Amino acid sequence: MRKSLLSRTPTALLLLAVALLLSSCGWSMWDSPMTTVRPKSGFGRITHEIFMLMSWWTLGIGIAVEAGLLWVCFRYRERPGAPIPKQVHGHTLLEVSWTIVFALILLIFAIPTIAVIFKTQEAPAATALRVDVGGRQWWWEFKYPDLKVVTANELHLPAGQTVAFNLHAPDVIHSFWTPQLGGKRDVVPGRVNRITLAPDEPGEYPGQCAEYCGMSHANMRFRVIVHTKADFEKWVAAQQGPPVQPTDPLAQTGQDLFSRSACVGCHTIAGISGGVLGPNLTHFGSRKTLGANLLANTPENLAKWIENPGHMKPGVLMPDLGMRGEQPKALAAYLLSLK
Ligand code: HEC
Ligand SMILES: [Cu+2]
Repeated sequence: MRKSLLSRTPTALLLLAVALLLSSCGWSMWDSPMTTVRPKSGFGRITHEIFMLMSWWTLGIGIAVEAGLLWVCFRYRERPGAPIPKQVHGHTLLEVSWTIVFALILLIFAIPTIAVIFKTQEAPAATALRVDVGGRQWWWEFKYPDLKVVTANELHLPAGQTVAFNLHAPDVIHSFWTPQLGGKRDVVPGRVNRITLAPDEPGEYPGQCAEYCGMSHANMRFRVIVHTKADFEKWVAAQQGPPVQPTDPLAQTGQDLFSRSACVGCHTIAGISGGVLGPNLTHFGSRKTLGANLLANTPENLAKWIENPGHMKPGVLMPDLGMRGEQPKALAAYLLSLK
């Protein structure tokens, strides 16, 4: 026996409700800072525009196909006594034409897409600010070769300035991605990938490694802090200066401990050590976060990190160096004094 249309209504309503519920999840993308739908750079805008264009076009095609399908279902539904509709299997003209029409549609889609691909691969102007990005398990190094500044996990940029990033990876493949600024480009060992973009306006934009790279991949975050031109220059001047000498006795004990410990083998602090396996700590006290944006850079978090970094960040490549009792506190006081 055939089911009446009425008995199927509850299922249809349920499906509609689920669809509405799921689509409403999409609104959160407007509030989330990890969003690509509110682009804050020219790069982000053109990729977003092509995304929207494709979405509208495919929506139109989807509606047309669904409408045709529904019409066929309704028009040729089984009815008592109705004959089988005319069969078109093997109709050469029909098959050739629908192949050509859809190939043409794809070709039309390809035109703006390829234009955007070329635009996002453009070579930067000579006046661009150069930044070398090192994607490392599981943190980011940012070097400004022309400004002689090295920092980690917090990328400072001036608004309105074109920035040319050179992406390197000394270990495994990572992917450099700041959703609001656009991009997402792989960082691959043995080659230099590039990305060029200009942030529009001051603000903070979170970034994240977007290519699975091992245990703490999810904890490999960074922040892009976009300043006005004047504020950026101030930041650069502060970073170029030597680290401040600590005056507080606890911080002085920390400095002494740092210089005598294995820390110097992995970390650079200008004038004290030259290790390169871990982040440069010359102006570590000016950073707001610790461990690739994992934790707020407070004395408590920092002391806990130094005591047992693996406890805070799974798989971390900084070992437990046996710092206990007052030692982590002294080191934390020293590192935080390095503004
Ligand atoms: C074997 C190399 C190695 C040694 C030795 C080492 N570290 Fe590290 N350190 C690292 C690495 C690698 C990271 C990055 C960890 C991450 O975020 O995944 C790191 C991160 C840090 C950070 C956080 C930096 C940031 O910007 O988030 C601090 C602070 C730090 N180390 C302090 C120390 C101190 C103090 C010592 C000595 C007691 C020390 N480290 C010894 C490799 C080392
Ligand atoms: Cu990763």
